Amino acid sequence: MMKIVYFIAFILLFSCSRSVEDRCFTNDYEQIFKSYTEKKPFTVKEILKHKPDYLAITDLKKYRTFKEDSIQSGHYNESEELSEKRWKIHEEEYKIFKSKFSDQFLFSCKQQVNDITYALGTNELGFWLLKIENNKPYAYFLGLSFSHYYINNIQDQPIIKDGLLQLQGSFVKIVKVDGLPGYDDYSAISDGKLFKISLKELTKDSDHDGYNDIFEQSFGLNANSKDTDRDGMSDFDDLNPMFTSVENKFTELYKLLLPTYAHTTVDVKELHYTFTVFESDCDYFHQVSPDERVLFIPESDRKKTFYVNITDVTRDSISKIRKDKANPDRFYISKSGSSFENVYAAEYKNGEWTLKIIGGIII
Ligand SMILES: [Ca+2]
Ligand SMILES: [Ca+2]
Ligand SMILES: [Ca+2]
Repeated sequence: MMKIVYFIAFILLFSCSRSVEDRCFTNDYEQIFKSYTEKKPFTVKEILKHKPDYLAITDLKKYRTFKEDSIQSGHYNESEELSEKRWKIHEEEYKIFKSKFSDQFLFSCKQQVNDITYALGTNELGFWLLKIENNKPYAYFLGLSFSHYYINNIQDQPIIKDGLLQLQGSFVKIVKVDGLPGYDDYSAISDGKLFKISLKELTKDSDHDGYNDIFEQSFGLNANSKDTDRDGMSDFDDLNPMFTSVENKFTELYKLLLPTYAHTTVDVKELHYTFTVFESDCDYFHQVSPDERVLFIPESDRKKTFYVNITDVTRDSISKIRKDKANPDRFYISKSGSSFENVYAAEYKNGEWTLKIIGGIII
C-alpha cells in the first residue's frame, strides 16, 4: 500500500513539473502512441447522472426502437435504382443546406417554421441543430455524445415545437468490433426516449462569436470570449482557435504532418464546423499554423472536458518527437489515422525539413 502511495506521489510530482521538453519529446523507442484503453460503457443510471442540465428526458409510451429505426433508415436490401432515386430526392430536399454548409454535415429532419428552415446535422464532432434564417446559416452544437445518445433518423413528430428541440431516440452503448479498428457498432440500453432542449438555451452564444456556448464548453473554448487565445482572430474565424500560432522549427514540423483534405470547390476557411481534433499536450503542436481547422484536447483524462472524455472525436494523431542520439538534426515522429500509421525520419538542414517514411503499418 505504502509503495503505491509513493508511486502516485511521484507521478503527481512529475506531471506537475513537466516542461516543453517532456511534453514534446520522448526518448522511449517503443513509445509511438499512447496505448488505447477502452472505456467502460455507461449504464442508464450513469447517463442520467451525467446528463447536461439543459437537457430534459422523458419516456415515450409509443416509440420506434433503436433497432427498428436503424433497420428502417438503413434501407438494407434496397435496389440500386431505388437507392439512387432516394438519394436524388434527399439532395433536392436539402439543397439549401448543402449550399450553405457544403459537405460539413449529414442532413436530416428538415422542418419549416414560418421563415426559418431547420434541420438536424451530424458530423464527426457530434449532433447539431442547423438553421437558415434570412438566407444566413447557423449551427448549434447539442453536446449530446454519440457514445450515449442515439437520435432516431425517422422522427415521428416535428423536431421544433413549443420553443423546444424535441428528438426521439434511445440510450446506447458502443460495441467495439473485433479486428476492425476504429469501427464502432451500437446497441441500445434503453429505448423510447424524448430528448428536449430549449431553443433559448441551445442557441445561447454569450460572446457572440458564432459558436454556441454548448459547443465552446464541450471542446474547451472560452464561451465568454470571442477570442479564446487572444491572437486577434475571433474563435469563429481562427483556424487554430485554442492556441496562438508561433513560427519555429518544431511548429513547422507539425505543420508538415497535418492531414490535408481535398476541397476543390469550397474555401476551407468557410468550413466553420469542420475540425480535426488532436490529443496532445505538446506546445509546438499547439502553436501550429494550420491550413484547416484544428482543436486540441489534453492527454490526461482529468483535464479533458466531460464531452471529449466520453466521446471519441479524434481520427488522426501525431506523436511526440524522438531525438536521434547521434545526430542533433535528426528526429523521429509518427502519424496515424484510422487505417494507417507512418513513422518518419525528419532531418532539419538549412532551415528546412526533409521527411522520409521509415516504417509503419497499414491496417
Ligand atoms: Ca460563442
Ligand atoms: Ca468564444
Ligand atoms: Ca483567436
